[in-house]
Amino acid sequence: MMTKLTKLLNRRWGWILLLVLFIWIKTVIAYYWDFNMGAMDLLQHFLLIINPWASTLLLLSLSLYFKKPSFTYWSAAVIYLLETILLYSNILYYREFNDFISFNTIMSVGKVSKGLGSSAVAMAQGHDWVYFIDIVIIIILLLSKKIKIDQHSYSHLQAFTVTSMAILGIIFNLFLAELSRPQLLVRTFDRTYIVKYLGLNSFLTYDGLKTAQNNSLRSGAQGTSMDPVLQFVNQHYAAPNPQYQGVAKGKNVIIIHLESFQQFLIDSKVKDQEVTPFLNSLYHDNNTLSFANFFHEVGQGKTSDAETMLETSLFGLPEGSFFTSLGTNNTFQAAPAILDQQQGYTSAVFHGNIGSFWSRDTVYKNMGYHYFFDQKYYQQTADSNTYWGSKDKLLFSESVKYLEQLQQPFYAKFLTVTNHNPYELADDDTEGFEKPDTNNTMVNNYFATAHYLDEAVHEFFDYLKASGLYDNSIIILYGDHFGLNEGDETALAPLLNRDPETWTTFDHLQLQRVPFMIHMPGLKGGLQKQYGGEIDVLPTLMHLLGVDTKDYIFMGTDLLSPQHDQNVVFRNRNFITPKYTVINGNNDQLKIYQNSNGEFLTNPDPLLQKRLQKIAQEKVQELELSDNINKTNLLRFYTPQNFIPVNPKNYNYQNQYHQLLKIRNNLGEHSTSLFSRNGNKSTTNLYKTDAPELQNNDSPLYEIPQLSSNTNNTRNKKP
Ligand code: GP9
Ligand code: MN
Repeated sequence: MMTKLTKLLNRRWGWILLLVLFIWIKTVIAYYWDFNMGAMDLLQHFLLIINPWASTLLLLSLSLYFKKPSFTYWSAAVIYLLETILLYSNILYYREFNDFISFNTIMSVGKVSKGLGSSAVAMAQGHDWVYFIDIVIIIILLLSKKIKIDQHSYSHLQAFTVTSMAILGIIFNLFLAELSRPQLLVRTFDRTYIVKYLGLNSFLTYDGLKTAQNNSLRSGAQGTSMDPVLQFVNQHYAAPNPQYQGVAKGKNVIIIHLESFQQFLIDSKVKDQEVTPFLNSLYHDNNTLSFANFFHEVGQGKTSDAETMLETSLFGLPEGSFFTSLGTNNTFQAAPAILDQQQGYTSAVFHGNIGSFWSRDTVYKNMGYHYFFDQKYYQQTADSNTYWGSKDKLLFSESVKYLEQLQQPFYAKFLTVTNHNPYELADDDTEGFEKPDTNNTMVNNYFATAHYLDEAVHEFFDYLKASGLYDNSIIILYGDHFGLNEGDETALAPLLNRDPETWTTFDHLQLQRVPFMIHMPGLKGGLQKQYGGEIDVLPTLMHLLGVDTKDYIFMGTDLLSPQHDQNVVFRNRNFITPKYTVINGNNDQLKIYQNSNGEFLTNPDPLLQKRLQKIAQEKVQELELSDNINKTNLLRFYTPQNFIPVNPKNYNYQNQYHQLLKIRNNLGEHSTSLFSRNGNKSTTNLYKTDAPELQNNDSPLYEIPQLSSNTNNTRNKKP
């Protein structure tokens, strides 16, 4: 056995295999010890464990192409050291940023290297020797001549055999990854996902290719590329409605993102129970502007596309997620920065999933978000999470200790997650609610998690009222996109009193309505029938807050303006007008349904066709201009009047509780946070929740977060 091993070590490929083995082991140790990879099932653990070997072997196999033995040994050693450096830098970087090193990070190291060294040292930990002990072992093996240089000559064919094996391994890995997470590379959910499924080498290669592709697109763009955009935006502009202009000026803005929530849930009943009684009551409240014909317009970037539209009034991309593919580098003129600069708003996002999902931790800085409270700011126990992060009742209740410290006015967004497929939730979370019993579990569960979300929002509203925040806030609620796929709609149809047999594409498109409600005490509300979509939210909100939007590049128009454009386009170019639902395929022929009765027009009147063709052209132009702005980063060439470009380096999402307290202390009696206004007393005791996880007395809800000893992170300049 021993001699076999020594024999192996004395061959060139033995040397290569030894190096692969060491890198492989170290990487797996890092996955479990230092990175939070969130492997959920056996397949994901399996993928984590196998993903390092093939790409490492591929790289090291390159050294076998050298004829001269010393070249092979040395080049392999260099590749090996580079791999070790890549791994360890990622470990240090991850400890600081909870994220992996991207191609752009490497490229910009030169620019920011000052101080990087010392902060990296601060990130080192006691167990880090495990990442270097192998080097010592190798040196000992070499010195003690256990590894001898193999002087045999090898053909390129032999080297190629090893390379091919590695490539086969990578293909197998990709196949398994696609099995566990379909569309992994198309949608690019999260850097962590790519590392989890494919490993660090593949991630960096993929990221490098994407970056190169983006850069080549961008380099062709110039300032004049903005001309057609400016022309469109000027023509398309809808002036504020004087009845609503500025009615919410100076109020806190609270945005409640209702995950996967479709409009049909509003007022729906299951087994004689109202599914979402609280949201129904809001929908019918006199103080709510409720939109009955509001559509989501997301593409593959789902939640992140909804966020893109709501924060920037630009569309997501035709493929993939704008957040992950371009949002990390693009120039933004987004809601948080506009409100900060125009009206002194503090901004924050509250979200119970990991911060790197959809690259939020980077994108939010580009948008000018002052704070981002992600998963690590919420309790993490076995039952506090679903697949997508903190359960909604916990998210809201645990957020208030941060919320009450924000300087007012604030712009705060709550991204819920519990109502997300597969809509699985423990029974005691939905106690008392009876699910429908169709033969489709997804459909049945969807109603239960929506019911839970409704209760969570209800509890949060009760707190807003009890704490007084309600009186000086405007609250926006919206569903981000569909929750049930087209395939589930036949099971859903009977619950909507429809015959699945007569369910058509028209019905599917009509079902893409999501709630959009604007609630504010004293607002002259009411049911709004005008058509609109997510792209229209930002101009609507800005006008309510009294912000002049003429200079901003918004693709949507104010829903409340008499000049509002009511033709709603989907990401795949289909569109809906108040009268027609139109499928705009790749050929020029439009398929037209009549909204009033769902009838498909087999022989549409030529005049109508012409009219709809014109709308189709306008809508496609709108999408294309938006894509052009995003893909070639055009906003870098255009700065609206009174707007200062955002510098993401001014934002830091570490130790945010500490940052908030520091600001409060510095401001003293000028602090406008709810906590300060409440006589320096916390309001968390006003939060009432029936969340089973928070029923014991030492509930973490009332626990003040630990202050970290690291006090350097006070870069957020607010107020
Ligand atoms: C994840 C959550 C879900 O953080 O926002 O995203 P989705 O799958 O709906 O796009
Ligand atoms: Mn979503």
